[in-house]
Amino acid sequence: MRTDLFEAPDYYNIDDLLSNEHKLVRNAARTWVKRTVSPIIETYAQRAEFPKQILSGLAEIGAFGPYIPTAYGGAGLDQISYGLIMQEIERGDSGVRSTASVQSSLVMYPIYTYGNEAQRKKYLPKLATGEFIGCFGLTEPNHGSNPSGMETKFKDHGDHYLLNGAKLWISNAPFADIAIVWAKNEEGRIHGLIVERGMEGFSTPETHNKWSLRASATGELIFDNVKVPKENLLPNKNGLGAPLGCLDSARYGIAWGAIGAAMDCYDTALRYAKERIQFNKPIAAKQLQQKKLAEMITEITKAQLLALRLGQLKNEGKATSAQISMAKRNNVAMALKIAREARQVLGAMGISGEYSIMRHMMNLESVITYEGTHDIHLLITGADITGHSAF
Ligand code: TGC
Ligand code: FAD
Repeated sequence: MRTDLFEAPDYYNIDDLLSNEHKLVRNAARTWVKRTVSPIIETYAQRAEFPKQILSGLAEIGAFGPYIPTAYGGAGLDQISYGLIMQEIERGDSGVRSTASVQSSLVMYPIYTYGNEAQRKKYLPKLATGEFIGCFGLTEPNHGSNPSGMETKFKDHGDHYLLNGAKLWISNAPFADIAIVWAKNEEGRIHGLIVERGMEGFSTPETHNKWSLRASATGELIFDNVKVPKENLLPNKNGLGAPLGCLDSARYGIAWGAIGAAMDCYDTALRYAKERIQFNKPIAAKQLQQKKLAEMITEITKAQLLALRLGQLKNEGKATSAQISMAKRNNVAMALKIAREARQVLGAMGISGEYSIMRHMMNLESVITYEGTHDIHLLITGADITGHSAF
């Protein structure tokens, strides 16, 4: 069992810009991760298993629906608190943050925003406590970056819809109780449907052999003539903008989450560099190692400021999708680069499960791909500033 010695870097006194509530929420999540996630996560990642026993703890720290109103079981917090919770969870492991992101932004958010009152009352309180776990099915075998081409479809069969198709690479799928599934109707319009485990013809085989996000369960969603009750269609928004609206919320959380992974790698490398003696001196006294560490803290600080400003804009309802893309792209790439550099600071020890760095590094290879790839987010910025779509 690994001892978690993490000390959070705050080079620009960003804590001074946070409210007391932000700090309380952040510290509760930080303490929980230290006590509950850090001691076990390496073992679960090595076993390629999601630690289900942490679900109730995630709910208790407000990670399931941080910004969903308390009337529906959410924590009723602002967007900066949501970001800080994601940062702390991903400091522990990106896969655990994935579970929280999917539950909050890809399952609770669409039910709250696009659902009717009956759907909100039926699902949100149970999702907030972790009694129900959800997943989000957008990606298909033939349609990843371009979900508008999706082939999953449903037909009106009088008293129900008949759903057919398949989704791939779906986080939480193997154990999810419900799935928010995006599918086309007979006119080719995209709608969201709530599909429940146990519906005949619905199966969720697990995807094995991952070298990344090993502590997160990933799977397929297969729909073979699944009868979905009509009341399970999300009525208040349709078209590709509906799933993309959910992604905005999740991508925002990832922009914060990636900072957590980067902080953990930096903190580990700094401590190791101060302790590891080579050529009669700590390697921290060597210029090449200082360059690595100094660049890491510079990039973390820039990412913190980017995320905080984006959080302020989100709180004011002013953040654009393109601004969110920029932050997701920058902060994840920053974290991955730091993980790679930090691993080198530890030499051979960097590849060992005794330290968290290699796990973060491998996890971030998924984070840089999911929720829109690094390239797609660049093209979103490109389209936004030039007015020309280059997809
Ligand atoms: P395009 O013509 O640009 O847009 C279609 C409609 O959608 C609107 N829209 C958005 N609405 C809300 N938020 C956004 N971010 C939006 N972006 C676009 C747009 O205004 C338009 O509306 P309307 O009313 O005019 O129809 O669509 P396109 O087909 O050209 O595609 C654009 C593109 C490439 C940016 C988009 O498809 C995209 O983002 N692709 C990446 C796919 C992706 O991110 N998949 C993620 C799957 S979920 C996942 O990975 C979960 S990982 C688990 C975890 O989170 O931990
Ligand atoms: P592709 O779209 O095939 O892209 C391949 C490459 O081509 C990429 O480098 C991409 O940037 C590039 N490319 C694509 N289009 C262009 C273009 N126009 N111009 C230039 N380059 C381009 N999806 C869900 O729906 N729900 C989930 O819960 C979920 N969880 C995931 C969990 C994990 C661990 C992983 C790895 C993925 C998950 N995904 C999920 C899927 C993820 O969103 C997709 O993998 C991602 O959107 C990219 O799609 P793709 O893998 O099909 O790559």
